[in-house]
Amino acid sequence: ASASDWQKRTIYQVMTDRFALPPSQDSQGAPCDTGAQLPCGGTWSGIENHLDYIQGMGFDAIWISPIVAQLQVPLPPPADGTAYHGYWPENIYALNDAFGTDSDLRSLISAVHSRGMFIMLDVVVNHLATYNVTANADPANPWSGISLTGYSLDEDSEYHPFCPITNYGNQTMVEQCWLGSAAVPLADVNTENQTTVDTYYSWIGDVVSNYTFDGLRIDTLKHIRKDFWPGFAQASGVFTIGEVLDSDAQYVGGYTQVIDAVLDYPGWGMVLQAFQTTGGSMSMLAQSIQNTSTYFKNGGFSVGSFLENHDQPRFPSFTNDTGLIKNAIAWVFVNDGIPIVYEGQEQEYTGGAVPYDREAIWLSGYETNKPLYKHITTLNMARQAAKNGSSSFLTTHMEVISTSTHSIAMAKYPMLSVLTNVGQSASGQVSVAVGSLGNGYSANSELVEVISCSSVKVDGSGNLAFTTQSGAPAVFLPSSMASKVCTNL
Ligand code: ABC
Ligand code: CA
Repeated sequence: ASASDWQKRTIYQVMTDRFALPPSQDSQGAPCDTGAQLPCGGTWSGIENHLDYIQGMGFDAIWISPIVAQLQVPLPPPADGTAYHGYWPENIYALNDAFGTDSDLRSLISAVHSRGMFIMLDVVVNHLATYNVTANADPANPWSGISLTGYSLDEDSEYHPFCPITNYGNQTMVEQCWLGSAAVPLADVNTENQTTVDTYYSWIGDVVSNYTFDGLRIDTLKHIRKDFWPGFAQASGVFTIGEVLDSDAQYVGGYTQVIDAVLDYPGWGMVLQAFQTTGGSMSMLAQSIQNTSTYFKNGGFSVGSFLENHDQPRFPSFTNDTGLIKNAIAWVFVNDGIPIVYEGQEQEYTGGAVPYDREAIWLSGYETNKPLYKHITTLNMARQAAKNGSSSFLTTHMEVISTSTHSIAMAKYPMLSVLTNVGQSASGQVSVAVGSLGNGYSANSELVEVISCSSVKVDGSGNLAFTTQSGAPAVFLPSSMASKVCTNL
């Protein structure tokens, strides 16, 4: 599937080890101690068994953890833990048998496709993970304690010479030195060597076509030279979105010149600043929109928007104010980017930094009656309704209408949204002038605020006034388009 196919979708991020146990064990459950950094037992068959839970929230795409064979470390594990997350590849030609069999994976993919959903694969090119048995003896020389037997690249020359990344401001070092630790050095693949480059290009073409994946999430994008990526993306033949973990919009946006899209890390940082407290800066959101339009290939159309992922503390670990939480989640759905929700957000999980942000979803009982499960469902439905109601939704860039100390109003016809950080204990009249936005929002037009499902009317001069309830976000659609979201109207 192409970038424009993905632009129409919303993505639920599954961390395979933590989403669902295989059907045979599902009813017994299993404990999952995030701090232990051990596998908790999630599998591809488990995901397949719980697709209703994901689709029931309105998602039409999932992103799964990397699928390839992983480094095994002795127990008890080193401080970095084990490869339960899937980011420690050892052999790219074999599957991770902790997640199931080849036929389990194919069965999941066909089940996803038969629901009309897409599946995105997470891929790691930058490194293969190694384990240094003599780490404590000689941390400066990782090769001394490493055996490459069984690795898909098994010669030292296929890796960059060892050097740790010590300065993220030095791009050559970022690209050619090593991530990881002394115990688990992430051996940096020599992507300067054309034979190795060809190996990865043909591997990705084969994986995508063999399993019929619809898109790729590319790990550690900034750790490989930019001009490696267009050939890789082309060889894959599908949509590519990369991870560039950096807050600098210009730096991150530069990568949209070499693949379709990037995860919106710069925007994420600003969303945190806006909604972490009731004293947050709403102007950060306007700044983020401005940065994206300046530095990204197609502005906000070349990003994936997220509030949480498996590498960052969960948003409710910063605040338990439900008003702030609901607004921060809403941001992801009302802007131009492809919305991405990390498993567990719908359950209001509160885990902090890695590894505590990787709680097992089965411990929630897949409860669908939770406030945030419903909130996310509404936002997905609102996006669907906007998309179905007007073709301009997918081609119109979001514009800021107004900002104030505690609110921002944004339009992306036919969706109009007002986000606020007043917080759950506030209420009050917030006025938004919408007069100049054209047809759908003209004076006297009827709108529905789809989160509270209440009707509001634009006044004779094109102004809109409404009252926030418990600091909730407001998302308006023309009333003619809102009937599927708000069935009571
Ligand atoms: C494990 C343990 C951790 C332990 C660590 C040493 O070992 O779980 O508790 O602290 C995988 C696993 C991790 C594991 C790592 C290392 O491997 O998931 O659990 O940590 O073994 C991707 C993935 C991530 C994955 C890998 C490795 C890469 O999403 O899940 O990790 O395949 C860098 C990379 C980034 C990478 C991230 C983990 O490390 O660039 O691709 N993520 C600065 C740098 C960033 C750097 C970041 C690390 O520090 O610029 O490049 O990310 O914390 C902002 C600045 C940023 C700055 C941040 C901290 O602040 O703008 O530049 O980031 O304001
Ligand atoms: Ca590298």
